[in-house]
Amino acid sequence: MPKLSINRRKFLTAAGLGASGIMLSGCDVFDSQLRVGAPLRNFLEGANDLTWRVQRLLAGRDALAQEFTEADIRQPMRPNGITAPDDGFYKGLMANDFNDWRLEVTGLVEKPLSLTRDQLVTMPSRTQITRHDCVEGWSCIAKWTGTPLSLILDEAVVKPEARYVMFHCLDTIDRGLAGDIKYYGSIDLIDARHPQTILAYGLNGKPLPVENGAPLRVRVERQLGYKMPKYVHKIELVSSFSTFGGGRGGYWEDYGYDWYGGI
Ligand SMILES: Nc1nc2c(c(=O)[nH]1)N[C@H]1C(S)=C(S)[C@@H](COP(=O)(O)O)O[C@H]1N2
Ligand SMILES: [Mo]
Repeated sequence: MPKLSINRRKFLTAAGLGASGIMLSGCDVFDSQLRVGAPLRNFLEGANDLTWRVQRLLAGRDALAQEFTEADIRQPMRPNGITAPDDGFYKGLMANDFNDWRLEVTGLVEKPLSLTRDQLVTMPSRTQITRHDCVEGWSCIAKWTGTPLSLILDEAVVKPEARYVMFHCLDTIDRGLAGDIKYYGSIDLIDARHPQTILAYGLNGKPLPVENGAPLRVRVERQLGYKMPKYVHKIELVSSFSTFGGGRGGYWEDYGYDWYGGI
């Protein structure tokens, strides 16, 4: 349906009031204009809300992101953002090949979980060759293997009050006056249960490298790169994200990036 997607993109650009042009400035750019409360930020948020609703409406809840073939994988997956966490705790885990690492599943669940990498790897897996789009304006096609997030949510039994899945990461992305800021992000339960949403431990047929988020990173394939946290160690089911970080649902969202971040 190429025709539809062109129309859709045009429509989304119009609906986003040009906000995406501003956001193309990139992941690495620190822009004080986008600090919480800045006028530009407030404007972006209004547009984001509209874009999100429009995208949901047009794409449908279960629309799949395009999948590619092995021949389309032309380059290694480009690492971006934090690529070598210098946190002591992370380095300790890495030194022991992540054998002591656990994925904690907490918050609004009936059955909190603490999973080893082996436990995750022995669960049913999904492999998908998809395109990663970063707001900086580059894309990569890579093959990801991981555990469908829906299986983990089923195992933990999500409580009815839960609305979002918060991903907590091990890497410090910023050092503020109030202390170290770890990367974090959130998606809603519709995207969390999407069939292509996986917790990936494999990249291009090999264990996920450190630069791309070892031992576990999120793939949520209809979203932009910053919506896919790397170095994940805790998943928390929450009813609201207002009490985390700057209250906007994620590290980059706290700087004004779109919370939904769809493509
Ligand atoms: N923990 C963590 N997750 C992160 C980031 C980061 O800096 N730290 N960067 C994000 C951004 S902006 C992108 S584009 C992708 C990059 O993933 P890659 O390193 O596999 O290319 O990870 C996202 N997830
Ligand atoms: Mo990115």
